[in-house]
Amino acid sequence: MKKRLAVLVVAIGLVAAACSSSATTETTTTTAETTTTTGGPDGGMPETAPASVIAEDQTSDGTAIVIKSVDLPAAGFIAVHADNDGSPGAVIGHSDLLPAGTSTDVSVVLDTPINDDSVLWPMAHIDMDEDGEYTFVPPDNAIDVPGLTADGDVAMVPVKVDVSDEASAPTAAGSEISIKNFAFGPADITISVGETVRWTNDEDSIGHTTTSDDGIWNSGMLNPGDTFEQTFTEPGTFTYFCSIHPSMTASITVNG
Ligand SMILES: [Cu+2]
Repeated sequence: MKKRLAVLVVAIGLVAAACSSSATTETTTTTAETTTTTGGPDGGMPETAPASVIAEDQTSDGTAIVIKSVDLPAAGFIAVHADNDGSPGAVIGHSDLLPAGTSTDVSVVLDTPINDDSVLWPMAHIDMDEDGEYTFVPPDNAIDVPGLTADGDVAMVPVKVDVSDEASAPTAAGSEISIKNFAFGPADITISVGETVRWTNDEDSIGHTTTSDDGIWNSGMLNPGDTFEQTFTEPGTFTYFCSIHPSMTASITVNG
């Protein structure tokens, strides 16, 4: 620490001498920042502030999330924490080593993929032992501690992650039908020729089918979570039912 202070004082002296016309306070600030960001080789600990994390709510397949921007005072990582009642819980993934400064669109692969819509907490961590590896397994091995904002708070942000199948296969509006509580919803829809209707069994434990009255399609058993798709290539009104629960009826009107 003494050695670093000496380096700092000498550096300030040099800069002050080099540009004696500039204000002393400004010169001091600039020099201090330069010294701290390059700290490490002289034995000093990496700085933990100021760090910041910017991330937006997003749709994901559950295996990775993207952090829009991260600012680090020293080399470090983004660690993604699971949610624990509104605050960060266990770490479920982390980035590769990021340099000091700003990194954008950082993708973090989740060691534990998420299956449901979740809140996750990307958090800045500093590579305190400067080994390039993320070392943070509380309580015994919490070496690479969180980065702090200029205000001294942990640099992190909650992100809503929407894990939806539709993300990969968008369908036209009005063509999604949910099977729930022994009913098709919406029961009667209108689409255009060429559109695809997708049924999803959203029950907790009941199987159903979507079966055309005229034998045009029959999904067979759809267990909870299963989907079935049918593309309508001709105009008309098509009624259908559940072959297990025939009182479940509905219709699709296809406009030409
Ligand atoms: Cu049924």
